[in-house]
Amino acid sequence: MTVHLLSLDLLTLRLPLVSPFRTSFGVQTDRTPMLVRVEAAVGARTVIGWGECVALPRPVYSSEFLDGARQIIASEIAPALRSAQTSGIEVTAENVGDLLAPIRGHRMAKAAVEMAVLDAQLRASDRSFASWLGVTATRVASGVSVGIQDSVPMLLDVVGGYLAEGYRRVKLKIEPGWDVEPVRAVRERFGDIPLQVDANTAYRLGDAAHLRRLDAFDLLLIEQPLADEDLRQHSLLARQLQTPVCLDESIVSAETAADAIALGASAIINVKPGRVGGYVEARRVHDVARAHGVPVWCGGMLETGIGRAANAALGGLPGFTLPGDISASDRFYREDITAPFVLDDEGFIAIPRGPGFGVEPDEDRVAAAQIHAQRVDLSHG
Ligand code: OSB
Ligand code: MG
Repeated sequence: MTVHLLSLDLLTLRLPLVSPFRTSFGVQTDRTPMLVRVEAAVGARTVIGWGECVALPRPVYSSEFLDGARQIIASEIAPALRSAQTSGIEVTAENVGDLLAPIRGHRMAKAAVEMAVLDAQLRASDRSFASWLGVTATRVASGVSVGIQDSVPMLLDVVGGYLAEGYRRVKLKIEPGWDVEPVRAVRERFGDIPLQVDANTAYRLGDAAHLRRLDAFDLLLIEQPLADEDLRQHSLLARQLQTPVCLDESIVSAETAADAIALGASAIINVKPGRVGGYVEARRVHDVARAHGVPVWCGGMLETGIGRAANAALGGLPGFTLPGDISASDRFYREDITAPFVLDDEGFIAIPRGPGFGVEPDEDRVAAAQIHAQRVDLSHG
């Protein structure tokens, strides 16, 4: 049964965060996800699919930003899909990446559209994303990302709270001036917990001697210490550290993952589907890493239940051997737009098994949070 895309609705929401999330690139007090809602005709039926764009409002994590993502979907991505359909090509999650390849970059925008197409196509055949991936695991270990705090005592309170909730791994955001002391304090207070740090590009290669002080704390990894494009410098840094280097921002495709591995720049890889252009490419990153014996884990971008559901399923692939930034929904939101993801009594998140991503956005909550809506027609050439 072929799926014919009819329209895209680009719905920008504003969801307050339960607490400010501070990183080396700024403080977030709310999240403004853009949902992509696709309507598709499947025979005489209409099927809905949902995607989520993880671009931040400003280009501070990567070059993409929310309004840019919305514009590129309306002005380039949607027309490319429309003309493919006009030429008789069925748009599927499997070919959408190739159809959009002439549009350079804009991976988060492409990923959101691919997600919506994938959700619709899976719902059309009553199949779950986990089944499509070949994932048989039923749950994934849950880690939590802890923002930069105003003081070490406040950090210890926050980390203690998450550990009491059952999180199986803690990641501390670091930057110059907030690194060795907070890590030491968490190690001293909480002992042998699985602990890692994320610098979001805040250091320079010349900081190697300073970063070597973190070797004393037996961290699982240090995430993205240097700038996005510095693969070679990461490989030089990695040789000076015992702590494994894990790249996030630098890995934008399976090709860059292969290069980073070959250079010795990334002993572990953070897989974020939005950053690499979608879940199809995210699986390729997983496959490349696995073929080289490089562990991966699933990163997060403060997703709503839609992206969180998809990440949970992805994290069920066998190469995801470290806990992901796949927290419970209440880590970020008092009220999510889907039924909340919760930790089980061992600190795991269940992988949804329903059709598509297996979650249903609550239309009332979406409407209540909506700050912008734009409809793009896909049915006419
Ligand atoms: O670098 O991993 C990152 C959130 C927004 C932007 C970048 C990053 C993050 C996180 C993950 O640390 C937070 C989460 O979704 O759990
Ligand atoms: Mg990161």
